[in-house]
Amino acid sequence: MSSQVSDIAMSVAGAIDEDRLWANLMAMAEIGARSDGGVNRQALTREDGDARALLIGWARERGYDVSVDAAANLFIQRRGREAGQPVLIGSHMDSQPAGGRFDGIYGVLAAFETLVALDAASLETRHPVEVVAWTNEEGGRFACGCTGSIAWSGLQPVEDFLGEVGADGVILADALAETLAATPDVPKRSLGGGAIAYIEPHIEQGPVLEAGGLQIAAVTSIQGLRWYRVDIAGSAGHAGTTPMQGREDAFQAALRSVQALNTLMDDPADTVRFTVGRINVEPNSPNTIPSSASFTIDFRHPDADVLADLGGRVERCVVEAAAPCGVTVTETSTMAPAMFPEPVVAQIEASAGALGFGVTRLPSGAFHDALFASKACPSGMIFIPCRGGLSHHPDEYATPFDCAAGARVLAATVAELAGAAPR
Ligand code: HGY
Ligand code: MN
Ligand code: MN
Repeated sequence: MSSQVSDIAMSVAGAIDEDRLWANLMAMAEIGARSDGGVNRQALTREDGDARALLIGWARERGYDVSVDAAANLFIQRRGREAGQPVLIGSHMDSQPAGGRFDGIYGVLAAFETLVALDAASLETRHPVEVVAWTNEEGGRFACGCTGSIAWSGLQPVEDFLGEVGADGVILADALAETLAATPDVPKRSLGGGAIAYIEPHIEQGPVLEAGGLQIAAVTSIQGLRWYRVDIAGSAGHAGTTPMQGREDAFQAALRSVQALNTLMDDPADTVRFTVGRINVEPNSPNTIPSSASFTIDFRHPDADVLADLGGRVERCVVEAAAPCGVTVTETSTMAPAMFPEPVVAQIEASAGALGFGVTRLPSGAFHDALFASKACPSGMIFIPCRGGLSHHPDEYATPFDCAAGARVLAATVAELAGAAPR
């Protein structure tokens, strides 16, 4: 990778059509649209399937090759002069339950717009250029986030995830089978296969670019993460007749546990990220002492040693705080921090600079499929600003100009990596 930006690369960037990209984004936002302006398009749901069908339709209209693997990762390929490993670009289509119109889907559609821009610029590429829409990046419905990219990169077999029970009680294997059965005419392909490089455009999901008046970040790294589920067993009883002394109230035990974890995770430097996003109480009746409670832990940090140290103390902290209630702590996801290779970061930075965009380098606080794709090929990410840094929220927003800017940087970078040349 040379970090050059040729005239051909500039011509592909120039062929990105801001209105066409915005129209596709808004069309996708109709699928799973919420009344508050956000989207609910969770992994392997009917809405996810509808979005896949829409994208497949667009791809076929333009003569691209569509395929799907056993993890339901969806691929759209624009052929190159040569067959073989593609330059892979994309992100995820699934959303949070109360998600925004840009998280994930922006990267998929900016990648699709890059294929169309290559057509519009009448260019061919030496290597194939392939769009990917990864399965279950969010982990909101099925707790194993980045299922598709983990399986594609070979880190874990897709079979490891099939038994996962979704927040709605549906087994992942069943939802996956249903999604695959909905597109019987899409050719199946084997998992993996690698790529020359993987580039993922995404909204920043933070405030830095907007605050700095910048359009682009070349992402340098992604922090690590440890997810847990805590299950607490207490004893039910009558709320009015049971003395407070001696109760085994599972919710009170959960409360003590979270307070103890707050102390453990307290970080004056505000680098630790600790979130309890989901809590369930049974039997969930106002006048019955809770017999069981469960909650999730999302713990993140850029330093692997801190993840190991603090993460290693979670179970004991919870068991001690919840006593005398019984506790089971299950680690449901572990993501080691990742650095993106300098040549990829530099190429993205050079593309943005050549196009006259304000550009900086940033680490990512959010995880992305690029974290796992980077285990299988040189990877990088392109961030664009989002209003107020807001994400995982119905008000998530990026401007048409910034969406197109990220796509232009992607197109120029792809032109360099894939060897674009006039037909
Ligand atoms: O949670 C995350 O970091 C990602 O946005 N799913
Ligand atoms: Mn995302
Ligand atoms: Mn997300």
